[in-house]
Amino acid sequence: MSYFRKLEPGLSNMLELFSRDERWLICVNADPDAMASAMALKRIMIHRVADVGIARVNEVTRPDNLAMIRYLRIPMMKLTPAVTAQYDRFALVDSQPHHHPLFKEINFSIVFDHHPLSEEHHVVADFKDIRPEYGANSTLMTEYLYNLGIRPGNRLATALVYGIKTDTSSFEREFCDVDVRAFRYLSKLSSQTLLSRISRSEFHLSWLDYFSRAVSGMHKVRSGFYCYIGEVPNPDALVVIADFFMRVHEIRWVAVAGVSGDNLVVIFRGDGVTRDLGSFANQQFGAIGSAGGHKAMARAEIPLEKLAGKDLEMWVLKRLLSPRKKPKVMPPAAGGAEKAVSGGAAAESVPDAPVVDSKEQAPA
Ligand SMILES: [Mn+2]
Repeated sequence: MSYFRKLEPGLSNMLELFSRDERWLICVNADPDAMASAMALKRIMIHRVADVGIARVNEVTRPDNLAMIRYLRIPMMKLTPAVTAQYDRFALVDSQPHHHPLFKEINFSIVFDHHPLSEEHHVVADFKDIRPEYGANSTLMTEYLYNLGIRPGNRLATALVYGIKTDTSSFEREFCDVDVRAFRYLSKLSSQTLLSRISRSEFHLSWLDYFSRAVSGMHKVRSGFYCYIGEVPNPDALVVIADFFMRVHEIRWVAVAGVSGDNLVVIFRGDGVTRDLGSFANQQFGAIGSAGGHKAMARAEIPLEKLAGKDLEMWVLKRLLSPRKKPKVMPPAAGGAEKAVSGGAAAESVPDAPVVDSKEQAPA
């Protein structure tokens, strides 16, 4: 039995698309899994086509992503009409055309992805392989490399390992057997030194000032903690600080607030046990902005125009301390507000609002 599934006849259909006369562009919404997948597809194409480039639709700001680009030497361009015009054919990895307005304008010949399929947006491509059950697109690309007899080099293997690690949160999120197999196979080929250099690159120098504000401005809020950071260039900084506090043994949940662009953003992180932060965020902030998430991670975003003249730090603190709406089925005195809600019907609900950090924001 082979280590990975056999990909014929699909693989031959894909190889038939390649010709030495055509220039290919691989498009990504850059995160570790997408960048690793692009590197893998580039490796597959490199001797089969005239030229192959990688272009991203987003700005890369997370330190670990920047470290990955630097240490694994991933050449990427920004996707613009001028860049698109230089290429004949297009491939998309770790995404589907309807996921980004810039992708929608491109006619993709190849699509590899592991995000859920949408009923209304049918993916049209000469060749596509979309496997929502896979924890990482890097796993899928590893199967293709293996079937083609391509043994990934040190940097490519490291990228794919980091892609799998990130998208599965080191196997704390959903994954399948083949993710584990790919991870084990790649681990032997990857560099532990490069991997830890990348995953240990967690903070920007400018963020250290936010840490000092966070630590000196901590408020105790019932079973958790709250701090207000002020203006930040990107909500990522708030996520990083919230994640940092969750590494402190005594902290069961934390809310970190700050202003990013035209919004007040509140990031919630918790142990997933003490309280359901998704429903908590939704109950305290849902009426005025978008708010919700999962038990252990949630987010609220409130347009600043709705908060004109308010002291934002105190406003958030008051919302966090204000009594919670009790589910109608619960008797009014059933063991306090917090207990009533965490045992209530709302506990499992995850609202549709784009409130949970997307995969590319997830820490390694
Ligand atoms: Mn992915």
